Amino acid sequence: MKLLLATRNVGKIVEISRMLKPLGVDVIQPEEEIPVEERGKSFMENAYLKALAYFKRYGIPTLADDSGLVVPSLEGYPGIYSSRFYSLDWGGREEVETGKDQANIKKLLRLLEGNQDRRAYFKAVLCLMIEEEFYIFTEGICHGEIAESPRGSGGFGYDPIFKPLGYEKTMAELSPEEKDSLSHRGKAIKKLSQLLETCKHSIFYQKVRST
Ligand code: ITT
Repeated sequence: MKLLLATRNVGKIVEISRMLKPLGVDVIQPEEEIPVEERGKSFMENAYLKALAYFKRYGIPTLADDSGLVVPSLEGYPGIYSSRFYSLDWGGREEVETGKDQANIKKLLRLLEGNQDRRAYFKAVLCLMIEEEFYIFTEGICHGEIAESPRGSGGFGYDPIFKPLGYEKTMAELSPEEKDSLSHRGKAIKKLSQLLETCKHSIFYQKVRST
């Protein structure tokens, strides 16, 4: 089974490939980047827009991931704006010095300074598209809180400042296997594989299998 990954994010590519490999799925990376205007108002809408754009270009089963970090005490920001949070006027722009991830982290820590409510959750919505009118979604959530300062070098994005519920370590201090077992993306992938397993005899599944 082959699936095209509708993303430019290397962190996502590494994690999704790692999780799908044992399930017998060959992940294909797009040869060229397709510009997608993420104009949706939810993770679900944006996942759909990405899957559709890549599917239209390549015409093979496509998996898109839209994800982000939601901080309720910051009105839900960074949320769907997680990848470009640093550049939003909301909360004040942050200069990119060493990289976008660092700028995002710096802004989030600045906005949470002195805030006792540091609860947060990661959310990922996956959209698997087999045909333009034939697609399914799964989602995964990972609850936790924002650490006082960055720690660890694993993962990507906000991982150095996210402590999963029940852990003192940040996501970036976990092993790849530990992250996959509790992450939003890991949960969404697990649901996707369970869903495909349950509808083994459906046309949808047959179409995915035949690629
Ligand atoms: P594509 O649209 O090409 O997939 P992107 O990075 O722009 O790449 P999103 O719009 O879905 O993707 O934004 C996801 C952002 O959320 C990502 O850039 C990180 O900042 C954050 N994020 C998502 N999952 C994460 C994870 O597992 N660990 C840390 N940060 C994560």
